[in-house]
Amino acid sequence: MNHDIRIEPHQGWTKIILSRPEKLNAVNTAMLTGLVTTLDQAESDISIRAILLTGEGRGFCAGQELGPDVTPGPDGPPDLEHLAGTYHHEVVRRIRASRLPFVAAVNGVAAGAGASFALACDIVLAARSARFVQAFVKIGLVPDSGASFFLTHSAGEARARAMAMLGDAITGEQAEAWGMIWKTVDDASLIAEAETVTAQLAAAPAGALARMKQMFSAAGTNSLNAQLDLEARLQGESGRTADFAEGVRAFQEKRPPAFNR
Ligand code: LHQ
Repeated sequence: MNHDIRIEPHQGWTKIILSRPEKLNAVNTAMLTGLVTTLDQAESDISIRAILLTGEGRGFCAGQELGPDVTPGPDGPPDLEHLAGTYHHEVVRRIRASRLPFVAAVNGVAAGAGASFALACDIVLAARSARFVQAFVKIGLVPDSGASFFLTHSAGEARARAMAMLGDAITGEQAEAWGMIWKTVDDASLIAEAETVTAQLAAAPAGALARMKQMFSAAGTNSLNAQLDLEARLQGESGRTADFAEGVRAFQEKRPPAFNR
């Protein structure tokens, strides 16, 4: 178990807490390995139906730790292609390929890859005091962990380019106004609101949510015709589930549905 990743189990969902508050939860290879293991365990545990990702202390995640992993060694500069591809990008791939809905509660600064980890999640809530920083340019790097993809699709290319090239901090409210996140909430109510959203997802039809993830991942690159075909196929799958039968029955009987539990 990696001590920099805390896990808080709840009924039907799990909270994963990045926990190196003295470094604003900056990640290193050991922590990223622990995070990937934690995500894999959650994925294969059928009692888990949603994930809430947040940070300990005043930061969400300050991206790659500017420490030993990125310090030049006797053989020359660090291999950042390997570092990003093997560690950071595996986190993003897992979040996006997961059957599970992910909620991010951005409790403070989300910088570099830390911002990308939040933006990879399905529903992002941010504290009013949170900031999103494309910190890469400040140290001579380029966006990674999906930042150029997520920002282009959510905020639009003009804002994505400026955020990346200037590295200015974006407030939670600005991120909400630009469509980068779902919403900004008061600092004091962030965790409670994020927990409510996660519990709502845990009670939702899990298969339908997994199919929605598939659908929205494809929507960024598909043509309308290809997307219509995908929607028809996934609706066909949805129509054959017990959750659909239960949803219709519950509607007719004027009671809340009990999905797949
Ligand atoms: C940190 C860090 C940090 C270590 C704050 N490391 N200690 C890169 C390379 C290769 C492959 C794959 O991916 C990537 C992706 C990336 O993520 S590159 C971007 C890496 N991250 C950054 O460049 C961000 C660096 N941090 C900052 O710019 C600031 O700390 C931010 C804007 C995040 C927050 O500023 P403040 O609120 O003013 O806090 P602070 O700077 O005072 O930080 C608090 C402490 O946390 C401080 O330590 P200290 O001992 O002085 O209290 C910082 O040194 C430490 N810390 N980020 N990434």
